[in-house]
Amino acid sequence: MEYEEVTPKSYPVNLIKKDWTQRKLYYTSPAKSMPDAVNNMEVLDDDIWIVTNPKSGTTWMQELVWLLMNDCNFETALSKDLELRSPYLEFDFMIHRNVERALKPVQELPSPRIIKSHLSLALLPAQLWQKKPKVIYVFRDPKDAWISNYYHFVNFGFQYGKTLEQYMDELLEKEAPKRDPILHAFEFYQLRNEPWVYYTSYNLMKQDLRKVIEDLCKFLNKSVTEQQMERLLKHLSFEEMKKNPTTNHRWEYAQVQHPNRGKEVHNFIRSGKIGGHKEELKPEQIEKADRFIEGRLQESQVTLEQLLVLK
Ligand code: PPS
Repeated sequence: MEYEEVTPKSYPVNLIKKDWTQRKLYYTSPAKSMPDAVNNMEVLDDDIWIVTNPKSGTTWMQELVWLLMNDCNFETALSKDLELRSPYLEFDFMIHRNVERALKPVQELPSPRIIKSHLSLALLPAQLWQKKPKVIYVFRDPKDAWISNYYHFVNFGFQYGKTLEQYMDELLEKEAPKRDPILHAFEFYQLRNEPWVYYTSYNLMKQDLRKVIEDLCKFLNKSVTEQQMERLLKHLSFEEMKKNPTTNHRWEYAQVQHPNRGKEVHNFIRSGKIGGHKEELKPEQIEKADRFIEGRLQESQVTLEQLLVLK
């Protein structure tokens, strides 16, 4: 994928004090007027925004939040694709490159809207920084997220024919410096104590999902009975989500028209591990990835454990 640098019309100066003009931001090319359209977009007070780096547990969190916000309506959750219940803000534009229609799936959604985005804080709508609707952020070790992305893009056809090793080399050289997952997370990490922000990690969800559900209930002013909790824990387990057609992005997959789509198939909910990269990457590749990550962590003066909320 090609990326182009974009300059937002405004920055979240009221949230984080820094020289935002030095913050390099990128969109997949051609970005057209999409950054401005998003910057100008209307945000509703009762919106819930789920923001992540790609492949960090977004779907898992969306399914959980959708169920909490919809009285644990498992019947609908099991019959309607998650992408239609909780749309991905950038998806339509990624497929059609047409700004006119790009935001419609979100604009036409009934309230309260549960919106997924991978955009950096400064590329999100300006009204989000002013109105401060509920924002949920999930962080995952970028090495596991990158591997997950490789299989996802092989599936879509974009990376078909490329080895994981080739993908990682190209990613670390070209894409990761532009779509820096550490700075993406750090900007939300800095907001973690704001009452309108819930910051968590893939690790915390794996370690104790019940606790995350309880925390989210407080954050969203919702409650669940013990019976609903038991059902949520089962429904949201890796095994159940892996076999659930509505959480495996089949709707999204059908929209992608790449000629190599489906030549090699990997389930969307694939391996669901912490540290799965250790089984897939050679030690020298892990070192290379760690060097990139470490450099970025030092720039922000934060540790991976802090971003993963393990410290
Ligand atoms: S996307 O395309 O950015 O929205 O992808 P995202 O949903 O963020 O991340 C997909 C990865 O999350 C894993 N996942 C889970 N892990 C454990 N338990 C549950 N219930 C679960 N649901 C999704 C999914 O398997 C992808 O990770 P990998 O490493 O590829 O398995």
